[in-house]
Amino acid sequence: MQPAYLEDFARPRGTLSPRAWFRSDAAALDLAGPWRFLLSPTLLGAPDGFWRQDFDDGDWAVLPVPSSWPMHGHGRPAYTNVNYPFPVEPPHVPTDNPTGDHRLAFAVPAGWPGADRGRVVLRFDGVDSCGRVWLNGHELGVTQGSRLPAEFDVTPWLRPGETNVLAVRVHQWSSASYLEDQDMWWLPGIFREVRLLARPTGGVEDFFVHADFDHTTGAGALRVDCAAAARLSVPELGLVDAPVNYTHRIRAVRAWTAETPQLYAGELVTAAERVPIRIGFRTVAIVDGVLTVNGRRIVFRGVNRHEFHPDTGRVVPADTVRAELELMKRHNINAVRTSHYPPHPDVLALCDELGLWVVDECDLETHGFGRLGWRRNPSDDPRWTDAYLDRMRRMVERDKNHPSVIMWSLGNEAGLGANHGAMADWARGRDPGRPIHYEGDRECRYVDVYSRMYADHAEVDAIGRRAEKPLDDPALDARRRAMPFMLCEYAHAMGNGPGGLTEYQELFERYPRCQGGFVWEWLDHGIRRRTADGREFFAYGGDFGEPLHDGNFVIDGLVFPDRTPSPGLVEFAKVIEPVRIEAAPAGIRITNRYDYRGLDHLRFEWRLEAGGEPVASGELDVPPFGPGAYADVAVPPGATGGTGERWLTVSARVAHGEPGLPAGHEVAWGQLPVGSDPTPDASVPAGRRPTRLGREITLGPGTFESAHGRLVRLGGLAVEGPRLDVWRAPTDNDSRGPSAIASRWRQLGLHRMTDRLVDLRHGDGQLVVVTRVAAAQQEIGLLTAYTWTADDLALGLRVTIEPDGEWPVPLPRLGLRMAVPAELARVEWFGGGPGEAYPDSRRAARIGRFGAAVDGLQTPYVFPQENGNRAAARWLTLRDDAGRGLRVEGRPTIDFAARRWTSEDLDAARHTTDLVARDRVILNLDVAQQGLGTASCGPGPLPRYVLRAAPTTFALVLHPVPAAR
Ligand code: IPT
Repeated sequence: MQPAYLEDFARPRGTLSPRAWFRSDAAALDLAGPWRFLLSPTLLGAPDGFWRQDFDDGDWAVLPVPSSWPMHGHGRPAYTNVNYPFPVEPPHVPTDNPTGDHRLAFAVPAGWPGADRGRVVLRFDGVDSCGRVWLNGHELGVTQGSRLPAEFDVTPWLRPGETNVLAVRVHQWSSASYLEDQDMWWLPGIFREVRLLARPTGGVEDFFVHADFDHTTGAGALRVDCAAAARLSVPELGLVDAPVNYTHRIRAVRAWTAETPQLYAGELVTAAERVPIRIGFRTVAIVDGVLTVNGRRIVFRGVNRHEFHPDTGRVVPADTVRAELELMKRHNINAVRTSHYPPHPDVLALCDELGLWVVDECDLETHGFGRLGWRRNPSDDPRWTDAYLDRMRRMVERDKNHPSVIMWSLGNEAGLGANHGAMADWARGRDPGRPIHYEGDRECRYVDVYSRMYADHAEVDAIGRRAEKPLDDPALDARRRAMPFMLCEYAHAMGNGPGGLTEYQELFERYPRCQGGFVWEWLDHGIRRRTADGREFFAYGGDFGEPLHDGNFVIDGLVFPDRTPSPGLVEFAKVIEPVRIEAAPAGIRITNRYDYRGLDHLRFEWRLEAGGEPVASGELDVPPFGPGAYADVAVPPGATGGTGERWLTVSARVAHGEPGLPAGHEVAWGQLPVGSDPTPDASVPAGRRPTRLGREITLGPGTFESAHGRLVRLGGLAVEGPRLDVWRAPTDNDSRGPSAIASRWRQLGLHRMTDRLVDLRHGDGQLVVVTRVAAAQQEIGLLTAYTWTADDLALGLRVTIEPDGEWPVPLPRLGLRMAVPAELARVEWFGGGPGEAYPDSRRAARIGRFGAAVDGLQTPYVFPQENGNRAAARWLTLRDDAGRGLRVEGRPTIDFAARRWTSEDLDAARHTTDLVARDRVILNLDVAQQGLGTASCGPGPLPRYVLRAAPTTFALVLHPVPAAR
């Protein structure tokens, strides 16, 4: 038997009406710090009377508050995506319900305002999932709604000048857990601030700032609704001691947008309290089926952001939050969906300040019911209506004064029911200034925008043309077809990927209706752990012994758990860059892809490189022009000189620092080939003749064994291979989703291919080795002919591949694998870089000369998988400290990856620390790879990026490199 409040359809008890979040000059006491803590596995096992003031907690643990207690060694984190980790029998909760008793004895200074001057409120900004609260032995009530604030009136019980005792019993599971089934770790605790707030009589209880912008006149309309006898001052707008509840018309204001986050500082003043406020003028409207802000169409270049930290769980330190939002700005991201709950209030204040559009989402998801045919889903059950409304109210009231918030979201993946209608109706009544979003409302009964997740490119294209599949109900269909469209989730950033971003962006640029989207998701929610011998790794689902879990599906972000950017983020930044710089017949085309700004905040630099070496550089004069327009600028006259392959790189950099963007930061770049087109060197070395001596064949600097016909020595270097390689350690996008192509690869044995020597011929200045590459118990194979030639210094290799039989699946990769001594640890190349690139994720790779250690070429995906490919190398060298090693030249280019382990090692590893360096460097030289796609949740690679087995020829040159003198 559970107490009634735990199964009361997620209704809080004893809490005050919700109101706007703000800080003021009224007294406040932050109760963060070390608290006493005791975890009991069941409610019955928890100590009776722990809330009493004189209870002896001397032998309890000490726990910081705010905290997620499993991150501090009490219980364990658990991860599920859709599934509830308890039986689905709403509103009941399991008997084994971890119960965390928290106690804090704290002094309230004498003279602290008490009942004589107003009331005192105890505020919790986040308690997961349900907290029963006592002050000095008096029960105050019960919180529900983990990511929402809860306030209690403590005036009668607080004792200024004395020691007070706050006791909070937090239950991991409550009926509210049915509404909080988001795809994330289950982490109970008091994870946001707990504060005592003096609420002076005559203070500002609540207020609602309405700040509209009239884009036709540039005028602003400012009205602050406030029930208190307050006066409003915004000196910059000429408002001093002005009335509230009155619309002030201001002839000219600067508008707030994500690109120009203009805030006006003001103050609401009563006799008892001063509240600083920040005002951003903007008007959100849907006009002719297009979402506009201040009269202009916007495009979301967005991410879904969860609140998580690898060491502290749901508690994200303030400096981490600022750093990550600035990181978004520096990667051209302009929007955040607060998946799937309202964030810490400071996040929204920062979005106001830095300039990010926000879709603020309610703390509501009942996804697990979907697996049960949505039977008993709370969304359509009147017993839960109060809870749905309560959550919507608490979000809207808390966050209503943030200009960055331009849309309310009813939640995520909760099916659909009348309770959604009630939420939407209430929100529209309270705040007509913001459209309503909910992806689960497929027919758009209750919402204002059509939103989808993971729709493929073809479907988005149809929606863009307003030619999507009709709904059965013609009225609903007509209504939805007239709505703007957004992808609240797309481009699942799990592991290596996402692929296909460019093609989505093209659709957002082609169709006014397609207003961009939000990549799923910003962050890998890995938990930092160490192996027994002290090596750090990030844990995921199942690593804490959870009986039911979803493995590494929680590792699907654009940044790693420590918030270092993954290659996917670098690619996204390039694809969404607000300035496009590209070759045009008349020189350089510069396109302004901002929604509002001109380009005067940028300065343009050019740099000419020949063969990757700098030749000349300068500044580029770009005439001013507005969003959506372009200009063609001549190639600067100084951009001449150099020989060989010459590239002109133009960068757009921030001229003077602005919020989140330091001066000099590169916002966008483009490259164009200049001068005569580079004529690739097609020749391969020739002239030397092969000779056979016993089992070995020598040809120029190469020595081959004759059993397989493989190169074993190159100059003085021991090597293995090269030989045909088609295997890659499957990416998450290869392994998962309905297509799960990796399992078909394994069925065909692509991870265990063998060679049969078909022919080995020498003479005529060449060595020809023919093999058939195939797997056990398979009929199909790849006939591979290696034609070797040489001069005194280098080997030439031409490879011809013929599929033998019908190949039913695309290949993972097509190329060569070889091994070289471990000492060749330094890599340099001229080609695409500096980061990794794959066929459908290579916009961020620029042509240049790059260097890295072999170890530095690895991308440490939390779940190991194929990574590190460098695209289109004209040449590369691998050398030891003395400069000795190997040079490979593409004819004309070759992709490469160099690592201390094999693809098989990568495939077998489950965590980064499973990867152990071998005594070789393994070098992959690829002519092609299968695209990445986003099939882990969404479409696979587009057809043009699918690597079909087909006759293929490519060539390269291998040079031994002697030690530098
Ligand atoms: C979608 C969820 O909304 C999101 O929370 C996350 O789980 C994502 O999937 C996958 O990582 S829902 C899914 C059924 C498309």
